[in-house]
Amino acid sequence: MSEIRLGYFGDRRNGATGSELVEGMVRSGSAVVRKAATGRAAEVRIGRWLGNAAVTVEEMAATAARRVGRAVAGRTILAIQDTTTITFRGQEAEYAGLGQANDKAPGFFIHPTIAVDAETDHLLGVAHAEIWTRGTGADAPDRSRRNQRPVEQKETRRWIEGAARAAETLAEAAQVIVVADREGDFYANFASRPPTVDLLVRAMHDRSIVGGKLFAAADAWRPADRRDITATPPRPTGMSKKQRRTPRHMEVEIRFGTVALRPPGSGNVKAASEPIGLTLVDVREVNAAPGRSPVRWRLLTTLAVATVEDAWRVVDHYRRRWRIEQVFRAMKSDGLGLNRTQVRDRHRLFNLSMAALVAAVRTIQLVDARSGGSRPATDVLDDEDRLDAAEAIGKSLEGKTERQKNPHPRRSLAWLSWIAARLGGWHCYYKPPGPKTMHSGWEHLNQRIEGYRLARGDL
Ligand SMILES: [Mn+2]
Repeated sequence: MSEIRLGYFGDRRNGATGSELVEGMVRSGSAVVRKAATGRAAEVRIGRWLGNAAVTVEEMAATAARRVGRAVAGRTILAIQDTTTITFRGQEAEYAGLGQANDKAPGFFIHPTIAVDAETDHLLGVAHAEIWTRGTGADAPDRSRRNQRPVEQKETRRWIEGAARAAETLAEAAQVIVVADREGDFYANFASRPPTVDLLVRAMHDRSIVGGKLFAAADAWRPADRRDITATPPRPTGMSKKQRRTPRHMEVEIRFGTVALRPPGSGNVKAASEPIGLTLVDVREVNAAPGRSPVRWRLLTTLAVATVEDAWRVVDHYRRRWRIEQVFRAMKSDGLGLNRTQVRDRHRLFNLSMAALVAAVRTIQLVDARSGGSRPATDVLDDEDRLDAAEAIGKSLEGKTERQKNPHPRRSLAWLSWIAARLGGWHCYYKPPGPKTMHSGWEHLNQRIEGYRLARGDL
């Protein structure tokens, strides 16, 4: 509830402008500077800040990592990493400073690692992030090392780096499980795992394992269980956000067992001559409707799986990847509209993107808090005096009808969010409050609490 810090950037004023930008993004729901800024002077100030050499993606990532490092203490954390692409199709001349991304359009890549609580599904924050473009500047192919495929190697490095940084920044967690989709399935990723984290990766390649091939191994196992699950398929490209995606019910079988990955025969992978022992959890849709390709997940993990319940938990962990997809949507056209930015210079664009990542996570947290369940209000308000003040303010906002009363358990996060929503202008009727209402409500609540304490002589 306090201001969102992006960093200090060598100067108090730079720190304040960073907070002004990210809060403006959350409030306006836009990464377009003109919309996020509260006027012409602010727009100019933020424009200068974006181009300031002292303002860097690295400092923003480190600041976010420190914040999440405190929030994860004692919990089981999924460190979910993935890459998203921002492209500027048909704008080759304007974005000449960027390398080619998809389909030769200029663009760049954002690779965050987010921390999600494995038990509650809460998005706790950003543990690490890298932003880069191909083939220019620092990312240009290094011609002195001829036998490497530079782009590919630099881009696979991000996954290893993401796991290494998660191990550092999430060190206070009880357990850290680094989750990746099929792009994370390369041998060096398993060979370089920091000893304090586990890995969970969807397999892409039919690898050599001791005694045969990976894909055939699971086929030889007996199914351990069968369940009905519901999944919402990803929206196909070209489908607008108004077009509903129908949830898909499916019947799946699960198999699990251990495998030992053989090191690849050649290449530059650091020699790890011993096979790597992993658990393979295989989930496959059975009785899929005709004409539809059945869902098939092969999950490789360093987690030990002793029982069928353990195996389902691995599947649940993997399904929590929807959280990073939600963050990407919140940054792009469904949310802040980062792909519509008019910022062209690379340093500015990367700074703006990192701020948008922090703003997207904050927006999702504000919406989540609305239905915060039984989590305590102390997640966002950390002392008793402030909770007393919130309670007094909340009472004054309740109306006579049942609908106008706070329905949530006293002093839960949902209870506090209800008060914030009312202060943000929500009228208890119609649809639930959106992110803008929630953000403005939290700001109002903060001011009211300080005013209340001042009046009581608590300050
Ligand atoms: Mn991916």
